[in-house]
Amino acid sequence: MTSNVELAAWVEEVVQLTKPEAVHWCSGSEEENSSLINLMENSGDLIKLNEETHPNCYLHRSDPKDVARVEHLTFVCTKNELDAGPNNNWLEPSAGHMKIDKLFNGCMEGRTMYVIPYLMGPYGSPYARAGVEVTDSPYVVVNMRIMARIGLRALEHIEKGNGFVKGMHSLGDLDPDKRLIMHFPEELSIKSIGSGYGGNALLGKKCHALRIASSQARSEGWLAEHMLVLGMESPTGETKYVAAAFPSACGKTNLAMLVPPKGYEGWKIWTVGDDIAWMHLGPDGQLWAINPEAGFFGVAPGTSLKTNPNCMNTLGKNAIYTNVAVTKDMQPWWEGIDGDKPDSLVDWQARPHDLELNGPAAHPNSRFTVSAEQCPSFSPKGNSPAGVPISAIIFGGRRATVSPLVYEAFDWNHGVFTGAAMASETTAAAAGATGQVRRDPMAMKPFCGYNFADYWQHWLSFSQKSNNLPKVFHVNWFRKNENGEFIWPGFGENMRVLEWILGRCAGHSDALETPIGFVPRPEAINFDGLELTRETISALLNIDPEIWANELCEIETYFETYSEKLPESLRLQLERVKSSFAKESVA
Ligand code: TSX
Ligand code: MN
Repeated sequence: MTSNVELAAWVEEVVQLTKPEAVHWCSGSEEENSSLINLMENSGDLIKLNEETHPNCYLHRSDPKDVARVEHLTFVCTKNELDAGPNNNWLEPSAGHMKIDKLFNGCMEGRTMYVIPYLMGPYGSPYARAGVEVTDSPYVVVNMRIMARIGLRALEHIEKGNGFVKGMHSLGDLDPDKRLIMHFPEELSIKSIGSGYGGNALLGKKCHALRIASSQARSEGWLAEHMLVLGMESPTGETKYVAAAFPSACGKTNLAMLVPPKGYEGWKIWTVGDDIAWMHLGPDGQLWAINPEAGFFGVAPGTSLKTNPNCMNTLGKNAIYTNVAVTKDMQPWWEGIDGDKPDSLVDWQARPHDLELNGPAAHPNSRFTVSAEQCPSFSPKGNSPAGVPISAIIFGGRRATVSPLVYEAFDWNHGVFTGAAMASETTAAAAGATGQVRRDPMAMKPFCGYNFADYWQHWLSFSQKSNNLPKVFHVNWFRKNENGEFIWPGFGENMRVLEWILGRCAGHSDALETPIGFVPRPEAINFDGLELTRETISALLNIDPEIWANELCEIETYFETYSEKLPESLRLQLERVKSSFAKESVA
């Protein structure tokens, strides 16, 4: 099946442990895909949607108790506990293997085991990395085929001796009490059992491209980040690229596919990726980014022709929908989609929709899986082996107060502080109380495969390696007034903020120096046609010293949880911001 001895031996080992009835090596071919879809249509795992309106689209309904990532069941297993850090659940590797192998023992009896060689990153890219996922879920195979480059070409890459990440996955019996997602960064392996949900089961994505890759990136001198990448083409035809990190439910996919608003004729946004960026220093000292993924696994609710037309136009064909509702003529439906709510909806659990009795028709975390190539704004450089050069890194969160619409960090190290101090309000989309502020450094809280203190130190180390790094910014689309209303229109209008950011990179947008960074002067951002009052503009850009005093205290408390491992430079950055506010209040 393969000439790679290590791969053959590992697959045999997994067969011995899990005892499948059959083993199928995936080629990634069209025929293989059709036969898996056929199999799942017969088993009820996939339901064909309206061929007229949504050609080659399918609905999957997951187990109702298996609809999201499970951070409390996700572990990083390193020899030394301090290497995993307070930001991860930890088990010693042999204890981890013992615990999870008990669950894997015989778990594939009577099932087919699929072996999926996959490549993260464009074919021919020096930055692309391979993995092999074994799974007993055909749903995982058809999703992986969209999200990564799977099959023969990936296997070839491995057989050339490039190394690969070993990923073992089984649905088990979907019992939440027997669900575990374990990472062994020192062995470049992943073991996941008891969940068929995307982030837990499509191992190339969060498990490999973020948790394992972030750890590899640290030892090899690059960055694996939870970032979208977009290109911004000006009317002169020049394109500049930015990478942006936002926590879940802050609209990364929407920003990546932005359509420029009225007044920006001749401008164009190109989508490189919507979730993960791998960034390497080029010989020119710039950071060059690739999107390791080949598709989008996006949240459906809230997506519409109004909020994200490019996404809606990507989704019309060859898509897999998970846990959305369906109309009576078998079209996918979710809360926030265009048009009125149709009669006789069937909800995500196949019940007649009844909001009072059963909640929303589509699960709030319902998803689409679709190839990036279908996106009308997919960048011509989206498959470029060299990637794209990043001019700006943007951090952002959902904050009703505190953070202004946009500001620029003073320099790289201050930018790292800004990313490390990131926080966002929890939304109804996740379990737990809403509106609570949670620290989510670089939007990597659930995804950093090692100690955050070491991660920040790794970020800081780049200032020694290059003097041509991107400028760093922070944005907040979610500021509210006293009445709890959003004061920034967001969506396409965010183009105005991107324009200011690229202007800063080119050295011509005007800004005011404040304790937290460079904030635009009101005239420096194009607010034409938005009908914002002068008060609103000033509220958008305002920095309240009292609110910030409290914020800095909270940042300090959070940093203290990393005790002596916290990089000295971050402590100094915090002190500098504090003393700068103190000086200002005297002046
Ligand atoms: O994605 C969002 N973006 C980024 C768009 C490129 N969302 C959705 C967040 C959940 C995924 C936003 N929501 C954004 C935003 O910029 N802003 C808001 C808040 C908001 C919501 C509704 C309105 C305005 C702002 N409606 C009107 O102004 C009519
Ligand atoms: Mn994500």
